[in-house]
Amino acid sequence: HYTFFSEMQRWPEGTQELTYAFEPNNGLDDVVKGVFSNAFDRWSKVTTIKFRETTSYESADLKIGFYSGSHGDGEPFDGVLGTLAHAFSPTNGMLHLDGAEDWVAIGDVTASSLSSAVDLESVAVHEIGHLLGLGHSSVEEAIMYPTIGARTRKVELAEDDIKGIQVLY
Ligand code: TQI
Ligand code: ZN
Ligand code: ZN
Repeated sequence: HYTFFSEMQRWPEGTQELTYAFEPNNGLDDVVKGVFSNAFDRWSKVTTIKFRETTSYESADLKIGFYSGSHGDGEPFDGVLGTLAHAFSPTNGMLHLDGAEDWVAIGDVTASSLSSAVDLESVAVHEIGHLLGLGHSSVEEAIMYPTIGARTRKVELAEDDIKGIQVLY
C-alpha cells in the first residue's frame, strides 16, 4: 500500500504546472533530458499537474543533477550501487542522482553487459514520486516499492502508485 511523508507534504492546492531544470554544470545531453521528459509524462497522465522544462535553474520548482560523493546536502553518495539517487519531499524540489552509477539512458538495461547497470528512467519515475509527496509502498509491483534490482526496468505506474498520487493531486 502507498504511503506519504509524515504530515502529507504536497505541492500547494491549485498547482497546475511545475517547472524543472537540470544542473547547468552537468552538461547533460538530450538523451537524459528525453528520459526525464518521459518519466514526468507518466505522472502527469494520472494527475492534474503538467511538468515543463526550463533553462532557468535557480527559479525552477524541481532541480535535477548528477553528483558524486558529498555534494552539500548532508546525504553523500556512496559510489557504485548502494544509494542510486535521492529526492526530497515537497516543496524542496531537489532530485539528485549518483554520478558514479553505470546509468543506462538508452537501450535495454536487461541486456547490459555491466552487472551494475541501472535504468535511468526507472529511478527517475521513482524519485519524481518522492518529489511529489509519495513515500514507499509495500506493493511489490509499485514504482514506489523501496527496492529494485540492478539491470531491472520498471517504469509503468501500478494501480497503487496511481491511487496514492491521486489522493494528493
Ligand atoms: N534511494 C532511496 C530512495 O529513493 C533514498 C531514500 C530512502 C528515500 N528512503 C527515502 C528517499 C525516503 C525519499 C524518501 O528510495 S535509492 C530505488 C528503488 C533508490 C531506490 O538509491 O535506494 C529507486 C533510488 F526503490 F527502486 F529501490 C531509486 Cl527506483
Ligand atoms: Zn543530494
Ligand atoms: Zn524511494
